[in-house]
Amino acid sequence: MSIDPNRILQDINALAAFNATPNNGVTRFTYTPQHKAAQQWLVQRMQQAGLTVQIDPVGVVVGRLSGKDPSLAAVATGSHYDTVGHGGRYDGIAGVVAGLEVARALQEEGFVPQRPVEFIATVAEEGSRFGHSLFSSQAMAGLLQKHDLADYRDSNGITIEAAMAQFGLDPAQFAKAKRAPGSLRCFLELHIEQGPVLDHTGEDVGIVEAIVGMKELTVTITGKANHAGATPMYLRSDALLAACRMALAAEEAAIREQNGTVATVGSLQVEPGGFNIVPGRAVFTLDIRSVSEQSLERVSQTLLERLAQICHAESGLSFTCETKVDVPPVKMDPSLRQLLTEQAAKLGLSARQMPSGAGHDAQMMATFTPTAMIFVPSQDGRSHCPQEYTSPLQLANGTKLLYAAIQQLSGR
Ligand code: HGY
Ligand code: MN
Ligand code: MN
Repeated sequence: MSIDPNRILQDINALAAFNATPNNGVTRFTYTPQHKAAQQWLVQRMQQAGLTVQIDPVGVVVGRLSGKDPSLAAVATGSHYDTVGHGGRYDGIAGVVAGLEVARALQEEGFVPQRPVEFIATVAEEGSRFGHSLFSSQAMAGLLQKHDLADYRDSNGITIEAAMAQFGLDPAQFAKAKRAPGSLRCFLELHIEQGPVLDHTGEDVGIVEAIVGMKELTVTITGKANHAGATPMYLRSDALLAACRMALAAEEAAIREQNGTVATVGSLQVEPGGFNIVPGRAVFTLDIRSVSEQSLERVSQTLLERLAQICHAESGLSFTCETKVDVPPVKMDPSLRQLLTEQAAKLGLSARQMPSGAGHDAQMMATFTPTAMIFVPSQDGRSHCPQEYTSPLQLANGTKLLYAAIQQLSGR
């Protein structure tokens, strides 16, 4: 087996160079010049690995190794190549690069699969630019709505639709990104764990049992901007204080679930933002996740009730709450998990069955094809930050498992 940690590292570093913030982590938002450069690099690397390459209507790169019987449903693997702002080099990219390395190893081995194998590099998984996460995998699943392309905007007010057109895509064709039912045999995603478990236990790989459901809300609280010196405390409608109470309520509600449910206020904008002005407006995000659908519902309901309580009539505060993302938890395919577990044992890799606290394209792919995930360790459990790190050997271990699974699933 010719899985080469050095080639993997070279690709990781090459992709990291397509970066809008080279002095502070990696930032590669969707439909940007950095995305375009990375896409061109990916097309070229996939072609060098012997794949025929297409770009789908929303910008997903699909490299295809046709099998002896091209009419059979393809075994697919992939992940995303967009990043969060000031993120790391491995989130998503590890799965894209693992796919490239598997394609090269299959080519070197002269392996001709019975059924086609697809290597997929998705876009806008993070939703960092427009706030719509899992965007292209939702398109592949046929779950994207036309209004999504107009409803979501970046910080400059550019819609997804306009950004797609500027990027050279035709937004009117987005629905054609939907994969035909039965076109895929299965989807495997290799991804960094983004948490501390494997780093702590020392196991080589994780085999994901289920992926959390996610609710992403944007809350706007409107109060009264006022003079910070002359306005008595009891006469204030301070939007920031209300937002802070909500952040504490979110922490409390998540902990109360006692099942790993999490809730995060990740971003907060305060207006007008002067040191001597009582905040008149606060806009913040609420990210709620759980493997339990009941917990997701209970926490979001509790927080909406708390919001209404805080912004009651006499407080002079009002609020709006917009749901940006609402995806249910999803279980990974049991027979694929079994196959990965057996293959890991054969390869002498220690494997841990575990949930995913992060969301992934895999949860959209699972709506139309059997899906499974391979985790590789994250050093100190860090992710979504420049400190994100997984060693070439750890990446190679996961890639060897992916390679073995793809060979078995695509049939000699
Ligand atoms: O937010 C997530 O869990 C993923 O990184 N998009
Ligand atoms: Mn991420
Ligand atoms: Mn990711």
